Amino acid sequence: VAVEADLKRALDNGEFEAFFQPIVNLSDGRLYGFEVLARWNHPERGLVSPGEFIPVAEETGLIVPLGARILEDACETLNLWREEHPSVDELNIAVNISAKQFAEASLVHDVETILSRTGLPPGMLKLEITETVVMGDAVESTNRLNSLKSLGIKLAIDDFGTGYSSMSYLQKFPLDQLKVDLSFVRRMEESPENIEIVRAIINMAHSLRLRVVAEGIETERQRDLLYSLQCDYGQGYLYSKPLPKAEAVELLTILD
Ligand code: G
Ligand code: G
Ligand code: MN
Ligand code: NA
Repeated sequence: VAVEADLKRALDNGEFEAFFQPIVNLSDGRLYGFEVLARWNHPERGLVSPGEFIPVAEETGLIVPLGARILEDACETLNLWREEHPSVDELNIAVNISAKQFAEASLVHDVETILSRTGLPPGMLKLEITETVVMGDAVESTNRLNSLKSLGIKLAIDDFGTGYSSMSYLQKFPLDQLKVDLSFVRRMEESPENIEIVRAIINMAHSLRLRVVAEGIETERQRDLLYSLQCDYGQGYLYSKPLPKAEAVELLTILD
């Protein structure tokens, strides 16, 4: 209850902000986009990581207004960056959508409202939905994903490999990308079998015309392996941790 009250107060105070973790093209290392990760700028505790407050926000339903706030912050920021850096139009931002947000009837309308309020072209926004969430009620998910897709945005399955996917639904869903869970990236270096698992995921994704993002790349060996397996994009501490706006914007000057 203490945390819930604190979260409510923080929402009113605007203590949440979007951090940006670069996602790069594995073929040339150039910036492809960012994943937006929420941070709580707490007046006494400093920066609180989402692992501590997202689960509470999810349980209490506060994730719905909080998620909308982060989404708006992200869209507004990227749109501001476009004004100074023309090359930003080639980028996209990925925003996480939790189980409760995905189930919320107002989601499609909320995303539409935020896009029109901020002026961000829909094609620059990507929503990440965890595999276990989309596969939960696959029929209902198909409808929800189709409505989201009709806004002109991109859709990705997050944490792929941690749940159980139905191949027929993977094919039916209007998806653009699949994100290989970081646990698979980590285990690649342990055995050749683990490399084959990642190869199989990437090949399956490509046969469904999905682009693949590998999460949690920390070593050059992991990057080289993923590149050799024809993984499209990479994200992880090897490249950068999630950055505050002021630092993320500096990466854009390299593109210009
Ligand atoms: O940044 P970090 O690795 O600590 O994030 C922990 C978890 O919190 C991840 O699973 C991530 O998807 C989730 N998360 C981070 N930011 C957001 C957000 O803005 N919305 C939602 N729904 N989840 C988020
Ligand atoms: O669940 P989701 O995939 O949205 O969460 C991404 C999480 O992974 C974030 O909390 C982010 O901070 C974290 N992350 C990003 N890059 C790395 C990495 O290279 N190593 C580890 N351990 N975590 C990472
Ligand atoms: Mn994610
Ligand atoms: Na996630």
